[in-house]
Amino acid sequence: MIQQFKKRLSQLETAFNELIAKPNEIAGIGNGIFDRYTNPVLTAAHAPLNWRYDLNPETNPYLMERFGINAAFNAGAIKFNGKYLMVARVEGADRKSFFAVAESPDGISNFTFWEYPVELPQTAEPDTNVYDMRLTAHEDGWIYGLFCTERRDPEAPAHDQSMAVAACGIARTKDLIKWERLPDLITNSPQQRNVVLHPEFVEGKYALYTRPQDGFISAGKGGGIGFGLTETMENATVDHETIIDNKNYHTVYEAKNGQGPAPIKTDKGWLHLAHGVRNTAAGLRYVLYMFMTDLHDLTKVTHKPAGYFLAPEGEERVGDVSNVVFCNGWIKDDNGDVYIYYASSDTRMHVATSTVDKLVDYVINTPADGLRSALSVNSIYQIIDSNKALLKS
Ligand code: M1P
Repeated sequence: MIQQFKKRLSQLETAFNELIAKPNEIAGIGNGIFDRYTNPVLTAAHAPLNWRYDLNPETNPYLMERFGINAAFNAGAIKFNGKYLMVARVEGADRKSFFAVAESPDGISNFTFWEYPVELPQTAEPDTNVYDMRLTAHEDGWIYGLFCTERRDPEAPAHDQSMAVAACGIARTKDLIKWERLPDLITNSPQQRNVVLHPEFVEGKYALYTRPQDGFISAGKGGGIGFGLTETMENATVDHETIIDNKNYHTVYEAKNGQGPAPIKTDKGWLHLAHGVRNTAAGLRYVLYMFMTDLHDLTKVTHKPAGYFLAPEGEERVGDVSNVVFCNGWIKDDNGDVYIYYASSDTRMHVATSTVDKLVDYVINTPADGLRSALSVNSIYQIIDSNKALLKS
C-alpha cells in the first residue's frame, strides 16, 4: 500500500512541477495590437498539491483528493516587490470562490500560488461567495481590493434557491497577506457588480466605476459603466452615479457591460478595458473592449473603437461558462509594457501582452462604431482608398 502511495505522490509531484515550469511563448503573428500566448498562465491544476491532498499515508492511504479545485479565473493583478501578482478567483468543487495570490517572475510564465489562500475578514453579514477582485494601488497609500460579495436574496421564497444579491465588498492591504475588511459599498442600485476604484483622488474624493443592475443576472433598466464619488472608503457611499459608457443596441455591449481593471493613465487620456455582453441563441457572449476617458473629466469618453478588442478564440471558447472572456487585472510596467490578464470561459487565466503606445494608437485610430452596416462599409472604403493613394504616390 505504502509503495502505491509513494508512486502516486511522485506522479502527482512530477505532473505539478512540469506544469509550473512550462515555458510560455507568443502564439502566432497576432493582430499588431497585442500578442496571445501558447499556454494559459493559471489553471485549477496550479493549485498546490497540499491544498488538495492530505499527504499523510495513514489518514489518506489512497492519496485521494480531499478538496477539489474547479477553476482559477477572473484575477486582479498588480506588480508588487518586482513580482507580477494575480489575485485569482479560485473556485472549489463546492462552487465557492475565494481569493488566492499567484506570483510570476516575468508575468507570462511560472505562476505559483502563495502558501495560503487569502483569509478574507467577514462583515456582520457573512459572504456566501466572493469573486472578481479589482486591485487598485491608490494614491492614499493602500492597495484596495474591490470584489463582488454574493448572498442569498432575503426576499427569495423557499422554493427559489438561486435568487441572490450582488454587492461590492471592499478590503485593503499593504502586503497582500493581511487584509482589512471595510463595509460594503452603498449605492442607490439594488445590485452592484464590477465596481472598480480609480487610482487617484477626484475633487478630493475617492472615485468609483460602478455597474448598477436591477437583477442578479440581468442588468435590467440598470447597466452601463457608472461613475461616482465617495468621501471615504471606510463607509463608502455613492449617492449619484453618472453612466459614462452605456449599453447600446446592436453592439458587443448590448445586454450589459462592466469596467475591467482600474484604468491606466497615459498622456492622451485614461485607457479603459471593459467587458461587453450580448445575448445569442447559444447564450451570453462576453468579449473585451476598450475606450479612453478625458484626463480632466473622467466621465467624458473621448475615444472608443468599434467592437471588441479581444474575443474568445479556439480552446478559450470552451469551459464552465463557454464563449466568455473576462478581464479584471492588467499590469503596466515602467517601460510601457502592458500585461493583460484575461480569463476564458470562467475556467482559466491567460496573458496577452501589448504596450501603452500600441493601446493608445489602437484606441485613438481604430474607427468608432457607426452603429449601422453601411457605416462599417464606409470605414473599410476609407482604408482601401488610402491604401490605393499610397500605392499611387
Ligand atoms: O459568467 C460570466 C461572468 O458573469 C458575471 O459578469 P457580469 O456581472 O458582467 O455579468 C460575473 O459573475 C463574472 O464573474 C463572470 O465571469
